[in-house]
Amino acid sequence: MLKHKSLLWVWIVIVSGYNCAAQRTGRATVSLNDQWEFQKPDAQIKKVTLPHTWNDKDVLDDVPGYYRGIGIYKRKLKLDHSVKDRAVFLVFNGVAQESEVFINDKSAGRHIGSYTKFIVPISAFLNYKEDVIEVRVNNRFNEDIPPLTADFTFFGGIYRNVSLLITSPIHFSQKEHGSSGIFITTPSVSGESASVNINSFVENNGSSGKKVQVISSIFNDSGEQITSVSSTVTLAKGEKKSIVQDIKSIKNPSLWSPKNPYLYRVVTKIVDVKTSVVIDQVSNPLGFRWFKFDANEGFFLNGKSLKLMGASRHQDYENLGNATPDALQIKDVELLKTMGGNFLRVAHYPQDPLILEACDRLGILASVEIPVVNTITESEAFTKNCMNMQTEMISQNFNHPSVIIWAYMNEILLRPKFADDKPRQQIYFNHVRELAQKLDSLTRKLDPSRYTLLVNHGAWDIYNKVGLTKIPMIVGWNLYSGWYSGAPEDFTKFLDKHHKELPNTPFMVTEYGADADPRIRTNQPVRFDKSVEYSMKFHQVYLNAMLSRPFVADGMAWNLADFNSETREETMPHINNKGLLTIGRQPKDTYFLYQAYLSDKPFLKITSAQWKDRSALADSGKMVSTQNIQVATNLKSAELFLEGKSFGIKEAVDHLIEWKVPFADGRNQIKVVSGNQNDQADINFQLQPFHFNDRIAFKDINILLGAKRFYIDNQEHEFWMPNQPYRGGSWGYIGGEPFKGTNNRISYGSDKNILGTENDPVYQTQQVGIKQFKFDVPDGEYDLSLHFAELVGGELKEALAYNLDNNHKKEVEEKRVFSVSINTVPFMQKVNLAQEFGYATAIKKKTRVTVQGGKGIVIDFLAIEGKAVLNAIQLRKVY
Ligand code: GCB
Repeated sequence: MLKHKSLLWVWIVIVSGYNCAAQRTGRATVSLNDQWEFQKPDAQIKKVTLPHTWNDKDVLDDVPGYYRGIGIYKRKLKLDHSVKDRAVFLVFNGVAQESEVFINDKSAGRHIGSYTKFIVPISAFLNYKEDVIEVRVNNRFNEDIPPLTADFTFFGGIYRNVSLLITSPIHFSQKEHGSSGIFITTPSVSGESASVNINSFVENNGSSGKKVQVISSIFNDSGEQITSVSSTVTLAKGEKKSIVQDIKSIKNPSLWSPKNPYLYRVVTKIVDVKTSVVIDQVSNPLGFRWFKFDANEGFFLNGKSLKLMGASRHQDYENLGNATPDALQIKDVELLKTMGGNFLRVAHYPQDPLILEACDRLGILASVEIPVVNTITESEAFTKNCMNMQTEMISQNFNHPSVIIWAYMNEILLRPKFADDKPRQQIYFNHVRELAQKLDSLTRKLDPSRYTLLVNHGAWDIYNKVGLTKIPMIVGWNLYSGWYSGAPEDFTKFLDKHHKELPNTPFMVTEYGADADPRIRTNQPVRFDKSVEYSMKFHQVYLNAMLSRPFVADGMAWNLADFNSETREETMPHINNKGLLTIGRQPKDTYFLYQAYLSDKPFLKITSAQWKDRSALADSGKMVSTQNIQVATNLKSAELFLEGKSFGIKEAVDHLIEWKVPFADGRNQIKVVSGNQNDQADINFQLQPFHFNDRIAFKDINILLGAKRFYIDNQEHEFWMPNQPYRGGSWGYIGGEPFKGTNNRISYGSDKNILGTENDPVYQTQQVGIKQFKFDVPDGEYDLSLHFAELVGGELKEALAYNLDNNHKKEVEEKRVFSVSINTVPFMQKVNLAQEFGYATAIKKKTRVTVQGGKGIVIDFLAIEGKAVLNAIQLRKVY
């Protein structure tokens, strides 16, 4: 075998003060993330390090919308003279969304689309003294670029890594849609043998022709070369060639699977025939696996049935927008693996290259899609951009063994255009179908070895009528029965309907989920309350339904983690709370439920330990309060202990066990044991007196009106509890009923973003028509706070299909004027909340009350026009 002089000649590239040692003749890449200057129009220049977005902060405020426009990045580049005869490229992993790259004020390249890589050749523009890179980026709305609308934020900026690539003039082509220039397939794979096909694009940008060898070698995971193939080719000056190499038989290949993600490495070199010098070299991953989807029996990997279970993922992170550092990206795939997941739906757009690398390495199968979401523009430019994105996505991710599916549309008929003009709508539908057909055909042509997928929302009739269920190889359904409509149990009906009516079409459950705000807990979960408890019930029903039906190939929870969606309101404005993890990647109870269902290791976890700060009423006449403790497990049974005392062994039902235990004021230590597994937690409990004259000392209480939920304010460490009707000797409201909203809205309380507070849930429920609120507290000094927000009326917001109240009719405003007195002393006179403070705005009114003569506190609400309201109330004993 030839020995190549690959590491002999070392030279130095100076990149703005950084030295990068690289092979004289091979290729060098160096990160260019540092030392950028960034400027928005009319703003000051800032120094930034990539990844960077200009929207990380403005999505968090209560001002609607976020900056969508131009942002300019500049950086100097100092290259050593010795690279003058080399080919120099800038590699952008992701820039949102339109970009033009200038070198020394001359345009060197442009790119459209936020989610794919692009490579700009810059040699022709360099002066090798002090070159200036300028990237003009724009994230404006452009009707020709998908996504047009979606339930996620379109952050702008150079939000993924950038690097400098230096190669020989002869190199693997950088013109193959941002790919490595090498495309690897495995035409046949079995347990006994496998074949490999390697298609390498090589090009000669040098000043003369050259005879080269293209050598592809395959290494196993111990680094041993197992085979190699060589082709000799003459490249004329300016010529680009495709070299196809077949490796016919690799004996007893180690198969790639979630359990054993065995990776080989293909190293492809261009070698100078005369000198044996390595001119260029590229590595790619290789995994041997085969798979199929069956409409009756689901998915098979390497001949064995495998239920694909996992989640979708968005790429943004708490406070960082989409500029998520490498380590946190990789962590997401690790979290999915730890959960027991074996599938990642990379949604709704291609993500950082690190994600699929991690999937390859950890054994997570994946689908990837372009961001054609909700709606299309019927223009040639839109179609062209979609086709280009699909080509880039496939080319760039072609060699990942983890990828088994390419997708191209999500819920495209969610809110079809031209609803009031049926003939025009029919034309629109035809355009949607044509685009789907084009994307599907393109995908099958570019990559016949994988499946195509088109993802619909649960409106069965329209997708079938328009013909979209006939186009892809797999139909995906995003199903939210029990959330946006109906009951969780309706989900099973939908699964069975598909199986019966489209018996030959494999399908995937590409999404399902319910919002869970980890600050909201309840003992009476109902749809839309956003409680963790409701989402647990929801996911349990869905998991049972999918796991018990062999024809269901998969289940993809929406979403692995909470994510930014600027136009969303609800309890945590601007965030979609359907994650199994929070946006800062803290596990919610549902994440543990999945671990209990999916993990193959023994798993035992007190899920209710996540509700670690609680406040609740004592049981009547007792010094304790009965509380629910829930445990998720894949073991048969477990025993629960509270402060060392056993509360019995119980069997798990659908991976959950529940105990009722008496909590005392203060710390409550719980432990759960099963065999050699155990878990323990401390719950900090504030016991509220059942009657104020109980032995339990009263300190303070925070009460939500019109609510059945508990709310944990993590910032001020206040624990809110639901209201109760007035009971003598205790506290409560008299008169009125919980806020139900207008327009027959179906949400729990209000789903509006409440301005002026981070504690939106405190203000989103309300007792309407309240007459009195009483605290039968003993004599003393008290701080009393009343919380209000006008929940009806105000401006009609942008119609976001995903907000719970999405019928977007202007609300009939209520005239509401009322007075409040405390112990007969006037406190608020003829207040009109909307007029004085604005709609959906948090108002807190606090006062000191002296209670004497055993009269307690009586708050009277006197309606002058409309009905009086109260959203929340707090009382603290001072002395
Ligand atoms: C969907 C969409 C996804 C949304 C999700 C939701 O069906 O595909 O983009 O985020 O529903 O939470 O409503």
